[in-house]
Amino acid sequence: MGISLRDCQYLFRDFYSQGKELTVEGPQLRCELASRYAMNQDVHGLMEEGGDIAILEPAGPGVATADKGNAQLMLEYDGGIAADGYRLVIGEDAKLVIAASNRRGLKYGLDALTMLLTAEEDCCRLPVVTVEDEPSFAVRGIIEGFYGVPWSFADRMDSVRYMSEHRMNAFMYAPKDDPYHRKLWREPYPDEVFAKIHDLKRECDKHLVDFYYCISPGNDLEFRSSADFLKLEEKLAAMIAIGVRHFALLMDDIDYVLQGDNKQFLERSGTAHAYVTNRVYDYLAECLPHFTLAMCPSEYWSYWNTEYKKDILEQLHPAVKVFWTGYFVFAPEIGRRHAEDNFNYYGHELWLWDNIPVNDCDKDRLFLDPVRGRSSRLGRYGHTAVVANPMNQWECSKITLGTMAHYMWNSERYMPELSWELSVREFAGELAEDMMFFCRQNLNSRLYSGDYRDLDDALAERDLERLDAYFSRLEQTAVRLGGLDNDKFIEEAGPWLCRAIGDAMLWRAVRRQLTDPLNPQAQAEVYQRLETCRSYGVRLGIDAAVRAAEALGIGLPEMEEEIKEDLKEATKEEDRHD
Ligand code: 14T
Repeated sequence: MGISLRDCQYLFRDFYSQGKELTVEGPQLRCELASRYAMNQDVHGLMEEGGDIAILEPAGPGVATADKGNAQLMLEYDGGIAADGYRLVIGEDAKLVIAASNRRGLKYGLDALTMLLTAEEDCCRLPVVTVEDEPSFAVRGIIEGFYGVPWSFADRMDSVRYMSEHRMNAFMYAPKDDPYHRKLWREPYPDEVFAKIHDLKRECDKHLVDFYYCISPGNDLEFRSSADFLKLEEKLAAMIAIGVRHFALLMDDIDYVLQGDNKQFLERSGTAHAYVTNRVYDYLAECLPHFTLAMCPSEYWSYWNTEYKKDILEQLHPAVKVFWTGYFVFAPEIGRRHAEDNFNYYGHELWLWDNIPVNDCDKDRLFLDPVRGRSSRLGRYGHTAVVANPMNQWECSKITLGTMAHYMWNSERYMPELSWELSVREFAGELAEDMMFFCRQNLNSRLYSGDYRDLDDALAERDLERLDAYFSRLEQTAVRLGGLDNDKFIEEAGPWLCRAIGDAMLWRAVRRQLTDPLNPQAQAEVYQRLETCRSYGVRLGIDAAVRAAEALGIGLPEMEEEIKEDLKEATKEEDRHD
């Protein structure tokens, strides 16, 4: 592909070279595996086949490959390299070395090689370089942890592929509205659903992504009931049977005040949550030599100390990781103070459940901006994982997730604007400029991470020409994005693209009414355009047309009863799906 030096220095932690270039003959980099003493000769599945790089394996022990390559590749084990990290050395003599301490590190090293390679018709070019790279957080990924319509299995499969391409390593399955995850946690999965979970697990294995099964029994668990614990264990046993080794117990968003016998038995909810988690820990330890267990406490968003946190600190098994979201669920900022304090209060490794770009509380919105406002050093303040809770719209979540992936890999060097640009470019290719403009109209209102100053200025100055230009750009952008070669995006973002066009039409009607204020026809048209906008049931963050009309003194009517009813029905319908 070939990538600019700036991007190399951003995407790879250490990238040192003298600016020299290596050229080898042939349209493909054909690597002979150089040493049979090297770790991990099993390179199958580490790279997509048929790309610009081929790995020629020796025919057998001591037997060189018949097919002569144009480069040599040595894969080495180096226990001094952090998990998932790698060292890639590209020598002038076409000798390549990738060292790592695990398979994922080897894969990321090969991915780096692929990114650095420029394959032309008759030659391949590579920078002569040493890359030394490792992640800021050991666990990086997505937690499908939102309310509302869960992702489809096709979305999940695609997300696993996406994660592996972006150096994320964890998919945490926790959709609030999967009944078997929360409400009916005691029930086993129906066979056909379980088969799909199994497929997903296999896809995770294939892409070296760890699959986490999360379960939320906290609403009605009877802490003294061995029948309930048996049900919980059966649920986990089914997952263990298909190879799942990573688990989480989620106690968020429940009424966690103990009642009745639970209160008699355990007194306080912190004690109760430590108790159930420890029992699950012991169960997993009986079944498995290696596993991971995390828990989400009910107090996952506060930064002050409590009796609940003290109970977790003192009673929870030390190997269990504890989730939190930063202050107030949707945290505009997660800084050293809150991170360090909470780490001390909980006294366990912290896992950041970052509620970005989740929109389950804002169903009429898309959030398309980069992650901002996280300390670059959360890793030093007790955090070993960062996982993002995305939107119900998987495809649209990729914009923010691309930036999250950069933060997760190298939080110390993270730059939101640059990551945003890279993520948008990857998503939209030639339409990147349009996509970026669209993203800028859809900022994450939960995080107050941006504003719409251009519009505000134009409105303050009553600069109608500038407003005309804005709305025609908005309209053209939406039309062009409607032609993006990405059906999934069109399907998900369709209502917002329509709304953008609707906004432009509303603006034109407002404009006519401004020039001819007494014309009843003009006013009727404003109303009609407004109703059309509202009928989509969604809005852009900037809400430009409505704001413009209001700022320019055009009174807009309340929503018509009929449309209100329709929207209510549509929401109910959606909840039924939930
Ligand atoms: F467990 C948590 F870390 C967490 O964030 N839990 C939920 C999560 O499932 C949801 O997607 C997310 C965003 O809405 O926030 C939590 O749920 C809430 C939290 C609220 F403060 C839902 C509504 C709230 F008002």
